[in-house]
Amino acid sequence: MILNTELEYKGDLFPSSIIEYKKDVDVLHFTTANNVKLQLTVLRDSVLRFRYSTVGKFNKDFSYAIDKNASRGYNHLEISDDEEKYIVTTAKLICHIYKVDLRISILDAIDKTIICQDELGFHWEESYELGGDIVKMSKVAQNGESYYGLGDKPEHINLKGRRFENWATDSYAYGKNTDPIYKAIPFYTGLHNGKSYGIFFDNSFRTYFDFCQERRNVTSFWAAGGEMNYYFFYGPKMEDVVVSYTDLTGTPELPPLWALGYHQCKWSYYPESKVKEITKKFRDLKIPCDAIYLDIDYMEGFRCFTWSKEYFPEPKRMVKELADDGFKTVVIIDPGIKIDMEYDVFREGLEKDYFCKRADGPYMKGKVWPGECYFPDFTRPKVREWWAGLFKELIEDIGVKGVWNDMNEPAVMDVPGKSFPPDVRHDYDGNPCSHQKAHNIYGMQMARATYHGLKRFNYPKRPFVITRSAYSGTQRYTSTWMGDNVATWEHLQIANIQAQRLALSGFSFAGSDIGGFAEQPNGELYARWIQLGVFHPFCRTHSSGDHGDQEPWAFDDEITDIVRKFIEIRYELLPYLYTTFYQYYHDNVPMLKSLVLFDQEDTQTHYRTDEFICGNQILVCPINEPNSKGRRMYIPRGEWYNYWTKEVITGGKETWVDADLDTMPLFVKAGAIIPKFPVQQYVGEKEITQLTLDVYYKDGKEDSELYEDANDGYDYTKGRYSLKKFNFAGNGDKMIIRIHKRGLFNTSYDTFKINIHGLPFKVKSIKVDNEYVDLKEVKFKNNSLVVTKLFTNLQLKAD
Ligand code: MIG
Repeated sequence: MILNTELEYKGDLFPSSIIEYKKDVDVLHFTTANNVKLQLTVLRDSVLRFRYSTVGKFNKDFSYAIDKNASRGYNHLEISDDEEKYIVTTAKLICHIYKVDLRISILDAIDKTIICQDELGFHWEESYELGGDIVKMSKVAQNGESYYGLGDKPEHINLKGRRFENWATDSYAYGKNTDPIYKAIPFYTGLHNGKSYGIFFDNSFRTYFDFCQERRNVTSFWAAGGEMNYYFFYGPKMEDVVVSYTDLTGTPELPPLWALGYHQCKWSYYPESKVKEITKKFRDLKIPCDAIYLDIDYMEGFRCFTWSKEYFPEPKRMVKELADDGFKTVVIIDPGIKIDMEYDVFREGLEKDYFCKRADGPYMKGKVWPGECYFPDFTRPKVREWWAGLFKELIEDIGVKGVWNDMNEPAVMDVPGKSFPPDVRHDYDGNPCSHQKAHNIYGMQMARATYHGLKRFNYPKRPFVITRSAYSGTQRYTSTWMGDNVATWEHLQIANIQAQRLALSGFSFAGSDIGGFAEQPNGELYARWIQLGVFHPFCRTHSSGDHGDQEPWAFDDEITDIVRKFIEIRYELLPYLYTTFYQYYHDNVPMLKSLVLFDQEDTQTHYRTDEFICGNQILVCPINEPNSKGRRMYIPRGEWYNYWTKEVITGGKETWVDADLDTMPLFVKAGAIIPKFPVQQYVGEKEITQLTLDVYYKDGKEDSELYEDANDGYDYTKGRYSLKKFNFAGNGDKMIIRIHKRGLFNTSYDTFKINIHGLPFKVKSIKVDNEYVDLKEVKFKNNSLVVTKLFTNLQLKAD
């Protein structure tokens, strides 16, 4: 162990030696001579929680981040001690707690290698000046260690050598190095020696993380208040680390399938005739689209829950007409409520005392779009309940299908810090505190209240919410976008990094403003951005509207055709994307996988940023530069089919891939079975009478899944879903697909159309469920065939 020497900052205080130890089922209590307490909770064999107190007792345990359904329970727990340390052993890890100074080391239970080790460990600074203790933690950086996560900060996938701050901030036209931005997600994973672990610092104050920037061999994190309270997750697979964190902080319910379609947005489409002109054009040009957005100008003077009589005289009729044409209407709702005694939402909020106040009593007053506003204290259950109720008319009566929460960092105009002053008071669900603690969770609680409103009034259909600000756990309630990006090639790359980083941080349902929010893309940039965007879980074009148009037809016909082609690919892939969402919802698996998460043993992947896997089997790499005919990219290990040419390439190397403007580097994992819909102009336009399965032959095995349900509603929670697991096996002159089925949902189609790519032999015989069938009977032609959806075993042979 390293000693506390000249490294420490003068004002820092440290735990002294342990004088007391107590075990209370799965919670271990340690007390030091200088009255520092450590509460170590064993949540699972691979998940530990560390809480430290410097005043001899703990405050009430409360967190907005933790999902109440998080898994708990371990297979093995054993505690012993020797001269030097306490030793906690679970089935997955060993934790040492040093008696002399409370420092921690965590080891792999099987091979006893060090996974994570305190450097100075827990220490703190008493600060009356700064309004409370600064709690600090430092860890030894292991040899060759890399770091990932922390939400959608734009810089890089690998965080090594960088320093970050978490403080939700409205950051119009942010750049590669802007930090902080809109979200605060204090979770990262470390990877070294082939093993990965994660740390979630569940502290909503302003937090900081340093990954070997200040000191080459040290990683540290600290907060400007609150408790040193962190969770440790052990993999060793990085995917399992992210899965564990996501299990702890939760996943959303399944979205309505239309929410995975293409969305069109702009600031702003108005009046009604303009909205109709846009939606009609989508249908005329046959470009699939499921959602149309109304930005702040639909309101009366930016008053939430009102409509501009001039622009939208009959919202209910309009929303219905849009719905009849397959468009779901999504409207923006901001947190600021205009100070206006004639405005009932304001009056009610005032009468019921729902608005945030300053420390000395006056209301928190701030300027946003409507002018001077007050702001609901969304951290109070009663206020959230009220807020949810405000959606009755919009959702139940008018028929709006989605709500977009903006400005919820919270953003305030023309003030230093662009937000509330630190003294603003919040209820924090009965744990009163200042804005310093509530700031980072304010947007989350607003989105949560909005979600409950939609869920209530849209029932039995599923809600759809999108938020700009977020803290860990926000993904339970809402999707998100990355805020006000810029129409530049660099921002196309940033969007790619951000979506991957969010997925690595438990928040998969995310996408960028396609084409860029600020400034004007040219057609080429827009087309390249659409190519990336159709592989992001949330797919929406949005722009600030103070420049030219940003619809698929705003450039030239060539661009329109390319954009249509890629949106059509997304609509074909809807069953694949939906299955990917199911795996996120049900198994906590991130929907996008950075190459490092896909194959951490291959060190080549540790610094890759552009390539990622969408779902489990589609490798995507956007073109990030103008005038490209293709690009160099890294193909991860294994065999991959070029999506366009069906050529097979063996990965583990960098290679050039052709990609003229109407195509992009796209690969499918060998052995994959990719389900496809026919192209529809919107979800549900066509009844699906046959499902296509694209099979990519492999010498060897590969598993795939297909999840289906009613695409909306809650029947799936009562067993009415269909989950099929496909086991593919090929061996040169034979291929077999086995299906295992679960669930009670009956799909609308009766047959699969199976297209086999790369089959190395000429088919002589086919068996369905162990019976030979005539090749004509299954319409066998060019390695395609039609079989009943009920088959459980399909075999094709060369003899
Ligand atoms: O101060 O509602 O990020 O998507 O179009 C700007 C207008 C407020 C910022 C959002 C953007 C939205 C815009 N909003």
